[in-house]
Amino acid sequence: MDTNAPGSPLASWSWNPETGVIDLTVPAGSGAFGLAGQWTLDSLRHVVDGLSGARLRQSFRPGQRGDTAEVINCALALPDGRRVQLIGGYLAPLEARGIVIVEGEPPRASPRPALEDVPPPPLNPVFQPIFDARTRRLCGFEALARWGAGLAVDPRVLEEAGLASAMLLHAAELRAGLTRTTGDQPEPFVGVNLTALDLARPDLPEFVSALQAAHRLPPGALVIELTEQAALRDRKHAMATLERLAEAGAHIALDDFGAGHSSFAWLLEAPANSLKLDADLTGRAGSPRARSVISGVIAMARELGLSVTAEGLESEALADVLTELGADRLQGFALGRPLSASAALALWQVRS
Ligand code: G
Ligand code: MN
Repeated sequence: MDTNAPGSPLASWSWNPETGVIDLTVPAGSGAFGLAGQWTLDSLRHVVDGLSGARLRQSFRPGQRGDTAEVINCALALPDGRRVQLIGGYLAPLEARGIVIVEGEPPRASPRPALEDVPPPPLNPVFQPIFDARTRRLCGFEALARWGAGLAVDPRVLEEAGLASAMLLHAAELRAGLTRTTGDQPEPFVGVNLTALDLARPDLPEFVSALQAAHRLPPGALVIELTEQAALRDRKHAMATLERLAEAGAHIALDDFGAGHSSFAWLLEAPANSLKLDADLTGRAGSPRARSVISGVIAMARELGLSVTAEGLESEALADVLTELGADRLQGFALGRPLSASAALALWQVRS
């Protein structure tokens, strides 16, 4: 049974390196309820199996200079043999948080392999292709988080886990592999979804800057995708962070535009380069009213100098309608499913 299946309450952890206490919030019925509560690492070591105290401490040590870019990924084994994984990262030098994933049924009699022999399910980002609407050439990707066994991670979970830095690292790496043989095409890009907590990290713009420099990426190679929801908690600070991200060379895309949280104020204030029309909106482009709304939004985007990506396109017919209405870029299952990094690079070779 997978306790992190959609609908089940999420188990989480938070770690304070100053007090040396890890707080595990584990919902009843999640299969690891016995772990709920506050633990020192030493006490936790006694209730999990097959793990040395040193390794547990190693996983939670603050990085060099309290480096918040570091991902914490600590695999534990319960006495009944199931694996528990604590994944997350430092949000600040004195605060690390993340989620708890409980995996597997208790084994019957078979001896289980040593923990060290079992690779943890890694964060497996996938990359969904985005095409130029007119030429239908591949022009970029959106990076999406997936856990090992193909389990999709809701962006809200990512927010809690603070894993944006890992996604940015993967995105920059993929982008570095997207080279062109001819110089007449626009620079390719890779988009990453960031959340409110990510925006609150003071070192985010420096992190993006360092990635750009390390891979020698041109401006716009990394696109930060944000919903208005992500900026709502502290609007002023979020806008200042967006400005710094733009200075660092990232482009900003207003994500899920036209659904839920996306106001005209958002359009007015955010220093954005593009907007992404939400699937809710594009999916209704069969109706004349929806087409009027879409062409209105696209006209507004034009006035503001924003390019427009139509998202969630599940049919060729919709892709054609959105092209007709003036969308610059197209994304959706009808054009391309999310791909592994190697498949994304292979597609780039034939479609760019
Ligand atoms: O909110 P955001 O735009 O980041 O959402 C991207 C999500 O939408 C991803 O989880 C991706 O797998 C999903 N997605 C992408 N294209 C389609 C599509 O054509 N149809 C549906 N239903 N989901 C899609
Ligand atoms: Mn997105």
